[in-house]
Amino acid sequence: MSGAGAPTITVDGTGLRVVVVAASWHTVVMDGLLAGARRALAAANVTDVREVRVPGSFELPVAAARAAAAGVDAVVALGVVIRGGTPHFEYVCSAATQGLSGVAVTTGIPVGFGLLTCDDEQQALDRAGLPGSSEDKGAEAAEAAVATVVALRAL
Ligand code: DLZ
Repeated sequence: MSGAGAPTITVDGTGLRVVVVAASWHTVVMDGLLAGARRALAAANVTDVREVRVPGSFELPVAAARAAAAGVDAVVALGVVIRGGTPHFEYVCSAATQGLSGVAVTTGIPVGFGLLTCDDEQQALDRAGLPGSSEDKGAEAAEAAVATVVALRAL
């Protein structure tokens, strides 16, 4: 999937409570995603931010579900999965993606999807919002979560 065509999102999230759930595999890339999410939330005036680390991306949905149940306004989920030599990649990506989508739809709490699913580490670094990266997926996920909270108010 190409990153071309991404919108420029500017929203005011003043007063929102946001939880960032973040996996722990691939620390350099994860540090970039977390920094991007923090930057984007600060730019949107979101000051009530809590961060929860889980072991891997497979654990993101249960953490997102707990955060949503606790009454936050939005969740930002961050993780990095890099393809290996077995079908494990597909199972972890699928479980995390469907789990996070399920949390958002069943709870009505927006979940920003900051899960990188990459063929190799370079693809992940290119999207991590680090110096030299071409994309900043942690920031995009945070912006999307806040923007969706605002969008849903109109319904
Ligand atoms: C097991 C595993 C593997 C092989 N690769 C990754 C990965 O690239 N990224 C990631 O976030 N997690 C990985 N995991 C861990 C699983 O997500 C999960 O934490 C374990 O299977 C334990 O439930």
